[in-house]
Amino acid sequence: MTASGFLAEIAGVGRDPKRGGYSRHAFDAPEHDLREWFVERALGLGLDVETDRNGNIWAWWGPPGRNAVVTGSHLDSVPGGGAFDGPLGVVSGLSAVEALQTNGFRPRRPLAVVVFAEEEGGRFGVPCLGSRLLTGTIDADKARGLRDADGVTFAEAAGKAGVDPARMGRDTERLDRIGQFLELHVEQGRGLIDLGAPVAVGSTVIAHGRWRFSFAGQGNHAGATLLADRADPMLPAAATVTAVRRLAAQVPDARATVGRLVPTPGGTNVIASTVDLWLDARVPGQGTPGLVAEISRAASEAAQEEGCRVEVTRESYSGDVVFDDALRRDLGGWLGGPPELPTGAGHDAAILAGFVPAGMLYVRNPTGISHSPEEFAEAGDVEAGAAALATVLERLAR
Ligand code: HGY
Ligand code: MN
Ligand code: MN
Ligand code: MN
Repeated sequence: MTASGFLAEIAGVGRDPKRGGYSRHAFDAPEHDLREWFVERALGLGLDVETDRNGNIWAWWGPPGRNAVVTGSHLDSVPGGGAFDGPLGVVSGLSAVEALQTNGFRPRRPLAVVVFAEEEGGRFGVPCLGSRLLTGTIDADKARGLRDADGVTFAEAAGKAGVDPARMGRDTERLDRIGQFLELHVEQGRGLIDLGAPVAVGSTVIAHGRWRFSFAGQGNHAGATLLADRADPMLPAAATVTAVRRLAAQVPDARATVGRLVPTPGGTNVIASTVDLWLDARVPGQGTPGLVAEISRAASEAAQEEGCRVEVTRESYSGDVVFDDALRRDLGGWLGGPPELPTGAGHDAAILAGFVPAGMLYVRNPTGISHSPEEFAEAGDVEAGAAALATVLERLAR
């Protein structure tokens, strides 16, 4: 089946009517979950499927083994996300395998399509949770204890999905199998449409991290409490949101976002007792911690002015990644010299790049918009991406 055909099969699964976009998470509710769909489709291609100790799903063409060629991505999404971010890499992997099988190709190296768990961190807050656990770049206890908005832990959710949380953690056996990892992904940001190219090779991923700012004040009555008597955490939270943009604008090429702000208890006629906001900060090179320190200073000053307290907690951080040189050169040569793209979006390939030769292919997104229902890739470009992936997998596994 073509990659577009697979995409059509999963279209709508996990779409959130309130937002119009997708809201799919690791170990999700059945109506959102694509894990079974993937297993069924992979088995249909004669692949051997296994779920690892961290909830990542591996579909092997031939027996699992060392020096494997591995491709894949994720099936979860951000809240209100698009149809391509994640799934495009997975369906292109399945479609590339099917095309190679149809052409009579037989890999001389083990070859796998993998689905990593909770890449967006949309439910449990830490991005690339499955690949961080695989590589041991997150403490297994910390991962097990991560909670979703309903207080359900990652361990509980994984356990319900049949993954034994007690076994989570670095999976050296599977990591050592990977000879090269290649992730195909929809382009996030506007680039290829201006370059007139359907496919690009990934070059770098900029450093990025997430910080939680917890403001505490005095919950109180909106009408009975004079302004002078308030310690309203909404004020320093609001001041911090504007400080994020003001301070990031002073740092070349910085991106900093507050996309989530949660007042508690959240009543219209109630002065909040606490307000939590999450900062997503990304600066190429070493600049992210410095920017976050500036923002934290502004948050503390604003909290003090309002008689509130603030606690800042780093929830995740990964430094700049440059993809494997030799692989980038090979990809470029095998695909006829497509453009190279840096990206501000994080990916499982960027986590793996610290452990195995890793690379990325991007497929043109004419809107340049991602993490939104407007994220898009033309069917012709989707097929060009899957064909490019098939070419590269064949070259690597021949
Ligand atoms: O947030 C990111 O950069 C990625 O889409 N997970
Ligand atoms: Mn969901
Ligand atoms: Mn994403
Ligand atoms: Mn993604």
